[in-house]
Amino acid sequence: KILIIGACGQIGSELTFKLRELYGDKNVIASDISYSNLDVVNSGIFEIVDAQNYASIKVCVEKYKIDTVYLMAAMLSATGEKYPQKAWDLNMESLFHVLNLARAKFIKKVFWPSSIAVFGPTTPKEYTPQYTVMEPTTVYGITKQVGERWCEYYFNKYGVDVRSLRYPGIISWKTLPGGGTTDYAVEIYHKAITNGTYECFLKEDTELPMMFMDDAIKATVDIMIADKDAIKIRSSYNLSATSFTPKEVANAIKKHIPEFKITYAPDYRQDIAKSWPKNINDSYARQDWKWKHQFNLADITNEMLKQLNKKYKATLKKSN
Ligand code: VAH
Repeated sequence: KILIIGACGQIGSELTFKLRELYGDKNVIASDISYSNLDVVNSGIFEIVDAQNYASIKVCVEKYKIDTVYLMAAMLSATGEKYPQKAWDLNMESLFHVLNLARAKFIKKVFWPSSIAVFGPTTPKEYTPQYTVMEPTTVYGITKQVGERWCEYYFNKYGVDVRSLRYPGIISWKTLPGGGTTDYAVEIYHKAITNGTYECFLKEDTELPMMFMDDAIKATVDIMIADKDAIKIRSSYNLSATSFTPKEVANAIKKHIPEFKITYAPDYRQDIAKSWPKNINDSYARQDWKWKHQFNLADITNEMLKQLNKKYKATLKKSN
């Protein structure tokens, strides 16, 4: 049985739908700190679990005889800079609780997301290698770097089967992202349809590694079903699909919506984005467990505009 912690979030929600499709509704328990995503809450078994409370997680694990946990709860980079202590506490306490449940043999397998945020201004920005200098300048990035060290330690010391991916910015249409620096790449599609204009909080030439949600979910499922000894990296794998700048995604949108206008008003998130790589070398993931991405910027733009148009038309109909 599978437990998803943070199932109401941007990745957690789509992971819930996909895992239910793959393993059956009865075998996938969704959980979060509140009922903040009714699609998830009403789509199968849902429990309130406080990721910062060991007993809260353990009760759920024992109630449903969970053997695999996907820990998707975290405070992301932009919000983490507003509440550094809370970001540290949430991101680290939740990881320790899940790793300790695995160490105590209450669960067998763990997925824990890292991020390109583990890299910092001194990391090579082009085709960033798996092994390189990592001096993250955000609290979120620090929690991900330290979390990777603990995942590898629990694997080596206690044999905990924890697997991890350094997600790039993730673009999706089902659930809005929460508090990330890459969120502009989701907002821009919504605004292109609803406003026809978007004021971007990053500079036009800020290139960042990005990935469509379907690719991110595929990578997550793939690494978790891979044979144990195919996973040679127990800190976290670099993972990549594409990378682009705000200007490039605006131009891709203009191919569908010629009158779309973008303006730029960089804020504190520009400093965060500037500290991250432009693009990532994920050759170890491609070699060890056959990772392959599918969606490039044109595909992402097609899919986002098609799905969001449908979504907005449906809500318009309901409100008439
Ligand atoms: C963030 N979406 O912006 C997350 C992610 C690589 C970025 O970690 O904080």
